[in-house]
Amino acid sequence: MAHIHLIGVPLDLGGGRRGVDMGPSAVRIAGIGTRLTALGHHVQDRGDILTPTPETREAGDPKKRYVREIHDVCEALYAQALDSHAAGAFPIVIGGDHSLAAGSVAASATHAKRQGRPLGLIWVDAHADMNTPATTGSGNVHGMPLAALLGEDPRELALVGGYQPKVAPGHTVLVGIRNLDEREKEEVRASGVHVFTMKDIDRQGAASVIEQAIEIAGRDTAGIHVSFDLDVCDPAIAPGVGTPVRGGLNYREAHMAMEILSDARRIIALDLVEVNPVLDHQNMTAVLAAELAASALGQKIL
Ligand code: Z70
Ligand code: MN
Ligand code: MN
Ligand code: MN
Repeated sequence: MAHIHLIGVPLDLGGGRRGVDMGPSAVRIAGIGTRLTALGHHVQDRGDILTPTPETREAGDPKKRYVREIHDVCEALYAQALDSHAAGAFPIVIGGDHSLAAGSVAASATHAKRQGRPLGLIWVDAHADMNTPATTGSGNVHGMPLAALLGEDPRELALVGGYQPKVAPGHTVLVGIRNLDEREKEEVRASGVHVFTMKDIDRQGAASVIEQAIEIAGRDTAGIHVSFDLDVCDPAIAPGVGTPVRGGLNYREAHMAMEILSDARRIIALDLVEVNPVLDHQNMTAVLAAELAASALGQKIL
């Protein structure tokens, strides 16, 4: 059984649509802690990372809005998540917008580096989050964290933890992708990351795709960080996300992905991001996030 640390990050500076700052509260209310405790895990809620609200700040550069504030939050999250790893705990980071991954994945990368091996990363998302300030159309930094983790701009986020890059493209796998900006497509193709789009999932099946992802991210690495954006799920089961995109994972595909990840015993950290209670129905997206955490941490059907 694992020691699990829950870390809330009510960050609402990286996206265009307000409301994801309520995500950590909604996922706690959905019972993430009790669901994990019921599996026999020791769960400690470390509370929330302090995050400024956009109304109190200036957005700054329109090509990377609020990047200074996001940097500061990511550094604080980096320190907290690295503490969890160093204590032998498994951090589950509850967002908040996806730009927080520049901090959470950095902590996992440092933990892996201390063991003398690189980190594997599985990015489960409708989007690639590989824009840079040069390619972005929106200026929203939650469309950029994977670029930063690979060592691209925005450099404020690339340098969280004091070094870059955090992950190599050969150990990075995107799963569930179905909505890329035109210039972002060029970035993704040029980067060398492994991509399994929704078309690949349709043709090969979700089980095969997630098994391949584990093989790629797990090969010669210290472990796998799973960064899970709830918008990878179909809006029918996850309406409460900032950017719903049709044609996503269905309920069983999402759970099976987590169950197969759990069975592989290689995951060292999990992000659950972009839950937006303002757009949700009866907290169902937060409940799904809590359920998926349980599947990722060993809940079995039988
Ligand atoms: C778009 C952008 C994005 C999440 C939307 C969207 C990015 N590519 N990421 N929702 N989680 O604005 O860069
Ligand atoms: Mn995302
Ligand atoms: Mn997304
Ligand atoms: Mn810094």
